[in-house]
Amino acid sequence: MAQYTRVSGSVGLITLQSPPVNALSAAMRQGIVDMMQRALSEPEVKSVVICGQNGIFCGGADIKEFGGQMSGPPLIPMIHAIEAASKPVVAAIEGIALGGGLELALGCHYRIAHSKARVGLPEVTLGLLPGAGGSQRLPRLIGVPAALDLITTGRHVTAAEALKFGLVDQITDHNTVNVAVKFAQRVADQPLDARRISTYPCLCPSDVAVLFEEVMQRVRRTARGAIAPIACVQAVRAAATLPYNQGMERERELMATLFTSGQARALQYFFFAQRAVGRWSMPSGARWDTSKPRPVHKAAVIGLGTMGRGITVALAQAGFSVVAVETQEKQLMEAKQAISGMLERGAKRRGVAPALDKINYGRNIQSVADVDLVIEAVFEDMALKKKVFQQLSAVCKPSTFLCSNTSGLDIDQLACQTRNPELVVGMHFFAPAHVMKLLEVVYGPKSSPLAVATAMQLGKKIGKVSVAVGNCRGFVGNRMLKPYLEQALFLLEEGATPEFVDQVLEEFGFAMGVFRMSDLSGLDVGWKVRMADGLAMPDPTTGQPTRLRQGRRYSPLGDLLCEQGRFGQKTGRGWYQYDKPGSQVAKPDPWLHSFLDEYRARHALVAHRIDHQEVLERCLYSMINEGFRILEDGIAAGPEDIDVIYVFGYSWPRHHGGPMFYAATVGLNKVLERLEHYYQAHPDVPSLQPCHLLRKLVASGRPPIQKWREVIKKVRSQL
Ligand code: 3H9
Repeated sequence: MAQYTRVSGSVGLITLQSPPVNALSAAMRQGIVDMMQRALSEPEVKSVVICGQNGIFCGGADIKEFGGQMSGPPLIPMIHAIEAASKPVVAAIEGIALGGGLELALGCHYRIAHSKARVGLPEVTLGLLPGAGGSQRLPRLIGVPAALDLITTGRHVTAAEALKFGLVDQITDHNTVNVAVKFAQRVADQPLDARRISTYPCLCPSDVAVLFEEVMQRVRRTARGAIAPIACVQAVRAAATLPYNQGMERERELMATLFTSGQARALQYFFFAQRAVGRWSMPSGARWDTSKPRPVHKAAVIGLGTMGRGITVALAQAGFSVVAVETQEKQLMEAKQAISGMLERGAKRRGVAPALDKINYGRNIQSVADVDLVIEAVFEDMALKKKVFQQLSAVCKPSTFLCSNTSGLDIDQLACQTRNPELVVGMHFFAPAHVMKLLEVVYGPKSSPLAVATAMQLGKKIGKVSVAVGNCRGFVGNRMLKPYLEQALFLLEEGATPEFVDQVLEEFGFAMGVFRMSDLSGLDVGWKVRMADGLAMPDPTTGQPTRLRQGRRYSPLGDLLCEQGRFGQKTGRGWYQYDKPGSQVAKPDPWLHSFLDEYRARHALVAHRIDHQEVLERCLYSMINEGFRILEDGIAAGPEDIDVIYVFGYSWPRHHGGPMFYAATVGLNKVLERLEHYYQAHPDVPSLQPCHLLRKLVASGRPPIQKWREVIKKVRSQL
């Protein structure tokens, strides 16, 4: 775990050896303690260098150990012992020094970093704080404002930025370990008193109280209910106001609260879930590790509306040559201007040249003849998409992958329009496509593992978290959204207001409640889909908007608003009112409240008092129930896929882990019991009927979420 060698005669070199990231497991901590003792006891050794093997210093505490019984030497005394050592200790930082890894480096007397290294204290993203002295040492080293920024955001900083902060003493482009060894030889006789960060005073700006107040307010606003960012501010405040030992005591207390919190468990689950989705599999047995992607050099985007523009920017920014096609001259001109602006703004933010020359624009679909992969992003209209796929199949070389950026249409129908249906997959981006992290890669019954692997790899290259999902209406994300939206409308019919429903969902942690979100995305989008499905029509016998469709309850409220031209923010009216079209400040609308009263009266609906619990349970549990159906149907391979889709695509609060993890936290028996209760009250709402897999999981003793796949396998084999 930690290897010891003596180099250059007088330097004890301790190398952390625990792939993949040299995490500080119990065995690693024991190794460091032992090797430090050895280095300090050898009289020939005058100084020590700590480095990590394979160009990685250390990724911090071993997150896998968090759930279990802690063993081995604790981190804090280990770091104190390094700091207290009588011989200079130099950290040679290559690759990364994150979390406990950086805390270890802060315990060393000097830090030398490679110019490409990144350092940070990302504990907040795991529901924790830097609990091995990081919250107390960092502000003492780099000052309170910079430490607050790093610790509350968890962001990684480059070596250059770290040098500017004074976080590292030197950066190098050469072999970091060699440079550190030479440095260690030079400082071997230097006194160490001024190098122990825990002894430094915490220098504060004069208005430190105001600073903490402002940061606390900002953090509370953006945390959406997460407790770790708040504890991080409290810990840094302790560094600024208390002597080191008392600050450490406060850090310990805050860490103890966070460590056992449900939020930390959720965030740590989510850390591994994000990585698990890369290990995709298909019901056919095809898998990520047996399916090789084909390289893509040149891609094309067809249709330069909002989505097509974002996709073009994402591809160009990642270095792909892009042919961007828009058949309408006016649209093409507007798109060119918009895309250039997006690229220029993005390049300015990242301090690089804009990738304008990566894009060739065209009005003719023939211009995509030689590309390796096409992403079709025309209107969400099956007939139009089919036509485009027929043309693409005729124009493109036979090996070209044809992908559709549809948000829910049948991929198989598109594949059937082409000569090579095995090369067709869905690539469902989320708006704005150059910003949002999520990509649903949708495989149809004919999609080959090669096509899935290629789309997944492309997604990774353009910085997306890609999740492979099966083909069904709405795929995973939008399929689960349907019962959620439906319940929100039913709650309005039964007496709630949009403001109340949104407030409950926002208090839960969503960035936006369901109605504010609908106003932002535009009510007309769903209306068009419902019209195409023959849903948004009045009952032919009464001429009234119908509340029952195919034996199921249906709420025409959204359709009625659209008929009034209330499309949301863009028209200045929707579920809320806005000062002017395009404004983002939603205000409750008295018109809407009277409209709801009249609607209820017309349909003889008696408003009842709806409380927080009912809003949350009906909106979330109906969505979760659909999630279980999706697992049962094999559309998602595991609960992690659903959770990652919901956090990255639908602003599900990460500290609740995702809908499926949340269900496990609430207790599957409770979710089942509440769904049964609501289904009994609303037997015409099938989405409230608990699904078979949920019942099966409860009957099998509510196994932990990591074991659900075994039950899913059994249920699916019985189908
Ligand atoms: C902490 O330090 C608390 C202390 O303050 C106080 C304690 C008292 N542990 O992401 P990748 C695995 S909290 C265990 O795919 P990349 C990861 O699961 C910790 N495993 O690669 C994956 O495994 P697999 C603070 C870890 O190159 C493999 O390594 N530290 C850990 O894209 C490769 O990971 C952090 O928050 C870990 N600490 O990114 C850093 N880290 O192959 C968390 C990684 O089986 N880590 N693994 O799926 C990261 O941010 C990224 O993994 C990193 C590499 C940037 C390091």
